[in-house]
Amino acid sequence: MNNASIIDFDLSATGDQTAGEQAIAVLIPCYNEERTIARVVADFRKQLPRATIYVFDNNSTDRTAAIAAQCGAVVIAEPRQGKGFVVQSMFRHVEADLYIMVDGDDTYPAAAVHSLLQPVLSNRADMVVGSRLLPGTRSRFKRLNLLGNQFFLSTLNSVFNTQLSDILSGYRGFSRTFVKSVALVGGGFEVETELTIKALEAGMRIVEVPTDLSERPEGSFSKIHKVRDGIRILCTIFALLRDYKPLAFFGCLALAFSAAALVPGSVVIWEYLRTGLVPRIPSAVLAVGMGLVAGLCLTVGIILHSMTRRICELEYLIRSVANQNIKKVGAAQRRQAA
Ligand SMILES: Nc1nc2c(ncn2[C@@H]2O[C@H](COP(=O)(O)OP(=O)(O)O)[C@@H](O)[C@H]2O)c(=O)[nH]1
Ligand SMILES: [Mg+2]
Repeated sequence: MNNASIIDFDLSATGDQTAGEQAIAVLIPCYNEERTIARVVADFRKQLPRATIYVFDNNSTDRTAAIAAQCGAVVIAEPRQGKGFVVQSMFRHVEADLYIMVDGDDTYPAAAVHSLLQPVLSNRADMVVGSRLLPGTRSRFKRLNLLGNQFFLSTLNSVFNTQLSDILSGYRGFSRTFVKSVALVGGGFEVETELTIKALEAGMRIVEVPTDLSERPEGSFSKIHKVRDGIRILCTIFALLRDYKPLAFFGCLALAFSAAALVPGSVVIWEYLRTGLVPRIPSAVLAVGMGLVAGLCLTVGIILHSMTRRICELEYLIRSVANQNIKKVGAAQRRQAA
């Protein structure tokens, strides 16, 4: 697959004093975006004249792929339907030093791309998120989308102890290290949530910069299914909580079962203390059963917790070896292109 071209990055635009030549790849996932894709490609070409623009097309039934190719984008077909599969494919196959991902629906301002690149260029961030909800932004959200975003945000912020302002933004910048070391598995719109949680868990640095969000033009439609994708995003948050914070996850389950066991259990104990008898056998069995399940949950949580810690240590070692290789490959490619 093509490599991103080497560009002389405009340092004055990013305010960066240290970066030299960097290969930038603009990644655009697309599914039926014929109305807007030409404008998106042209706008990013204007902002980053020598970056390589990739349009990842997912079985579009309209002219998205043809228009993108006419506009000079590298069009790549991804047969597995879903934004998450497309992002996996982008991360696996595109070689560059810096990556920008943006929707093909012309709702994010191309002019903001420099503020997304700057923290990665100055080595302050591994992932930069264009937050549509930071103070001072002018974002046109549909009411339900805003409610959904706030709900997922408060769930994630409380579960993972963070203070992020937008986890569902599709406008992001990434370092090469991030792109080549974060393993994604989700196939659909849960990909943004997965990117954020995996970045946090891998100790990557996330920086949010303000960006506006405009409405899709007339005749262009969002691909998100509010109920189906909302459930998938919520399931992703809980699945990643189970995987990365098992003691909290199974500890909460143990607490819930203990509390439930107390309802029939307290009656049985009270009667036993008063009369010395256990007349309500079913309640006693139910309470003991739920108490056992609570104990089992806690045991599973403790075992998984210590396994996760050991795996984290192992991952750290693997990542530091991989990072050295990623840097070496990047340097070799730059030398080759020069
Ligand atoms: N390749 C690919 N892109 C998709 C798919 N679903 C959505 N997209 C693209 O992902 C981006 C975000 O989707 P969008 O419908 O704008 O979601 P919203 O911004 O949350 O309303 C857009 O550029 C879509 O064309 C898909 O199944 N495959
Ligand atoms: Mg969009």
